[in-house]
Amino acid sequence: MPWHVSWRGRGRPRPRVRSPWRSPIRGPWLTSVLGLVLLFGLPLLFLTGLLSYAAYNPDLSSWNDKTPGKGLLGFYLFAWPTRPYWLYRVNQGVHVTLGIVLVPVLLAKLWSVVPKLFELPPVRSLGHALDRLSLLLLVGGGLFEFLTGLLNVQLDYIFPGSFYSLHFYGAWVFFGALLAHVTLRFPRMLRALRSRDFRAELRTPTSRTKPEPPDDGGLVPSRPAEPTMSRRGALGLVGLGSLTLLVVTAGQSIGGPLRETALLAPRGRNPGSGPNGFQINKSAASAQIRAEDVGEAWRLTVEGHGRRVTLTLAQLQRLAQHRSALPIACVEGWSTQDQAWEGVRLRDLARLVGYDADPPGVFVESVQRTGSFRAVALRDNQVGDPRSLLALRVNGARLSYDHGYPARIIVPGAPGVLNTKWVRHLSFGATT
Ligand SMILES: Nc1nc2c(c(=O)[nH]1)N[C@H]1C(S)=C(S)[C@@H](COP(=O)(O)O)O[C@H]1N2
Ligand SMILES: [Mo]
Repeated sequence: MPWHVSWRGRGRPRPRVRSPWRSPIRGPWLTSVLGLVLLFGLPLLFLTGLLSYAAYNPDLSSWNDKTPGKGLLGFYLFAWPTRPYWLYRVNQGVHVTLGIVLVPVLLAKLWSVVPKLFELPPVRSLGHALDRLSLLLLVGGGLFEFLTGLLNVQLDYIFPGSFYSLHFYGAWVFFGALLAHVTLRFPRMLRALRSRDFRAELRTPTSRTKPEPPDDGGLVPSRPAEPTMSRRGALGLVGLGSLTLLVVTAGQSIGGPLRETALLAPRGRNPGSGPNGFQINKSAASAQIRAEDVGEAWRLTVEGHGRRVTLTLAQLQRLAQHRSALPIACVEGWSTQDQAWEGVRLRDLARLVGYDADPPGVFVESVQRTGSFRAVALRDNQVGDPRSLLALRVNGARLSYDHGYPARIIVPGAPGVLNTKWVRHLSFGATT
């Protein structure tokens, strides 16, 4: 029963305050069309998010994630593969782009059910209470996930070290509530979708736009206002919003000439030219790298098997040099084209301390003194991959300071954050 004709309390019926929500296009059909888009989009967002989290090797070290194990929710964690080498790039491009593109749909969906959100009385029965609770978690969880995601993408890691945990736990709350919501509403959604012909709706102008028949969910207004927009117009507006966001975002992940259209991309569209002219996440200055730490006095220490080897840059350069064409792909969704890295294989460095076959994982430390990305643990499959390098050069030139001079990690298929810059220490077999 719509709330404006329900009665509160016992005894004399008392008409309730009239609903202020009067849009004639609000109703189960419009809500269901938007719901259907989210029904496809949100599970893909959830899945790519879970994969993205697994890609950090969070269970390897509290350096990779502050709350590594994740308990029950970590049931699915697995050893992130190194092939295909573009795996993280595609996964995260889809995750971030899809998340941004769904924003107009999410907002429109919220608008379409807004009378429900302010429904009175807030709770009518136990079943109703559970339904309301799932809605609260759904709306709250959804807003939380979209906001933390967008803030992280736009504002350069404003949640130092804890973004993953916030976004990860939030995702489970949101998805749990979504499952409950879909279970409860699916039949109603199908009925509503069948109640109107989609194509006929796309041919209906504002002048012929009529409210839907009264619904038991209370979305259709009892005193509809004159239409100012058709359902076609509303869906078109949402679609145009999503399309615009797609155009100004996707280029940061796809690259090439499309990078120029990525107006929303926080990581400068024009990262300069020359061999080191590709996106920089954190510059040497902002990571407070001191000149003396990466100058003549710089040494690489390699440890493992109870052995310790110290190398100068010149000594590193004399070890066998190998090439790998690999991108940098950040959790924020931006990525670079493949860059031609050159340096020493991680498994060759493991061999220096005696791991002749099947090298273990490695704990990597940077000269950087503060910040959560100054150290990271890599898994054995990443160390063992012949394309994984301690890179000294890129695109035929010495690494620039901003890209990690004198030496940085580059691993195929991995999130950018595992590619530690300004490396000074490698401990093989010391990842936990
Ligand atoms: N020491 C150190 N290494 C680091 C980081 C950092 O902050 N400090 N940022 C990481 C992140 S999040 C990314 S995406 C890549 C970016 O590499 P680039 O700046 O060369 O593109 O470096 C990684 N390596
Ligand atoms: Mo990153």
